[in-house]
Amino acid sequence: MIFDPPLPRGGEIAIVGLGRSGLAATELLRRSGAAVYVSDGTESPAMAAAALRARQWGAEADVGRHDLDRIGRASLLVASPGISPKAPPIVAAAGKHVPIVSEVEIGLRALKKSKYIAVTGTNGKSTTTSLIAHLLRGLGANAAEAGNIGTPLSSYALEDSPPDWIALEMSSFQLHDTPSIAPEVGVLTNLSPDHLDRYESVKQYYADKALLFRNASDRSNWVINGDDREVLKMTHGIRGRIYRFSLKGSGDAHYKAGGDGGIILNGKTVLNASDLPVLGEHNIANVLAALLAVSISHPKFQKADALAMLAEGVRTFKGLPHRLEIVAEKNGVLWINDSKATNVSSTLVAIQSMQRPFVLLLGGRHKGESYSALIEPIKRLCKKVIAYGESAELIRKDLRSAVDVEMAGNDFEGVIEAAKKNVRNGDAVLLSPACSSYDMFSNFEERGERFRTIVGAMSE
Ligand code: UMA
Ligand code: ADP
Repeated sequence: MIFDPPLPRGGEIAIVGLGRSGLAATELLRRSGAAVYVSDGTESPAMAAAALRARQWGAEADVGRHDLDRIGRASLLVASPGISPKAPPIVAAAGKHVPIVSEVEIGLRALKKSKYIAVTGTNGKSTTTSLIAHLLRGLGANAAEAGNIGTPLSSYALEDSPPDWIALEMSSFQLHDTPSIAPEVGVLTNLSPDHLDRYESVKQYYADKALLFRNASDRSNWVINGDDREVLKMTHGIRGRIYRFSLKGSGDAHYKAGGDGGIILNGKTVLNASDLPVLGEHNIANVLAALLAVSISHPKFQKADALAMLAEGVRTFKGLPHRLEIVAEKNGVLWINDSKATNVSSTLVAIQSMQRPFVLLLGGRHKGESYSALIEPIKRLCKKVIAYGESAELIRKDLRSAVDVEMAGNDFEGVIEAAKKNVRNGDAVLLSPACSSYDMFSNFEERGERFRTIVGAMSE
């Protein structure tokens, strides 16, 4: 396997974390013949199984501990995105000047023939990434989605015929350690405070987001949110061509209100907003971003027949689970799963897109942001907040002046039961937690699936 830029010769590569990223990097690096030491600080049956696989590929693996001396002697360290730069194995490597890269960096160096469109931003990344891949496939391209959306990029480098195109979702954590990033098109969806449990300030978080542009050149193409002041500030003066999408103004892709609402791309109406299969204004922004990114990624995608295929691609997009997903209607009550709303700004757009009175389920692990940005929008249609999990008390403190807040503890069935008691025909229950799930679940998917299961089993 050829890596470009090449990996350090000799020595051992240390991989920290045995989750999806660590495992994929281990397999790829072992296939290339590198000596690998992989470790994960957590001891669990899942980690033991992951370590077993790593050993089968010929890596040395530790679970429940990191050998910090060994990590300090490595020629390269591959850090999983969920591990803070302040964690002991990362500090040990940095202290010995071991170069630190992400799993995405390893994947990019191995996947030299695949073109990629990189997507970052605070919210809307996965929806936009998934729609970009769907649109590319609709245009006949061999395309896949990878990165923060779930499938590690390195796993595509292991395939006999890797995709020609990859829609690559990049989190700020991944951007921190991906020095080679240089996409065909880079997309910045929006910026608002997030991950303040990991970053000391919003400025630091934005600084990692800005690393999308670290290799900007005159040949670069960028798609940015023309309505977002922080995005405009960050991209001011960067090299390359900038394309804007806008819900308000007249960007290269924009929304024209009135009638059925027009989705306009380069001056042409592609389709009407009433034809969109996804809910909410924020999803119009995601559609505009994806259409624009795909259309500029290759000259042939700008031809008239491509425009019709792009419109068809948007119409047939299914949306992703756990994002304003209607899971059931029972006794006239809509139950909506927005488990992926793990920060305050994403919950805000969910609240704004509600069309009927609703009970809001808020809670989980606090990420450092105040909930007070929800005070005004909540007054419109929200009947009650059920606050649960570790952040319940903080939520109550921030929102009690605006809405009735009921405290519901840590039992998720109890949380849903409390919601059920407070709704009637014509109402909705919205799970849009504004927090991470890690206090009660392994991830947001498990939280959303539990919601779906409990609601599904509820009597009519
Ligand atoms: N760990 C240690 N030592 C430490 C600290 C942690 O060994 O000191 C271990 C943990 O026990 C864990 C591993 O390190 O096993 C960290 O793994 P990880 O959290 O990076 O998980 P992966 O399974 O590799 O998943 C990651 C992304 N996770 C995070 O960024 C937290 C996934 O994004 C991504 O889909 C996947 O790589 C493939 O690219 C998820 C996510 O929540 C969806 N992302 C955040 C978000 O969207 O808000 C950024
Ligand atoms: P990300 O991958 O950035 O977390 P997703 O597409 O998974 O974004 O959407 C997560 C949540 O963020 C959704 O459930 C919705 O509440 C909100 N959201 C989606 N798109 C946007 C957007 N363009 N602007 C603001 N919030 C959004």
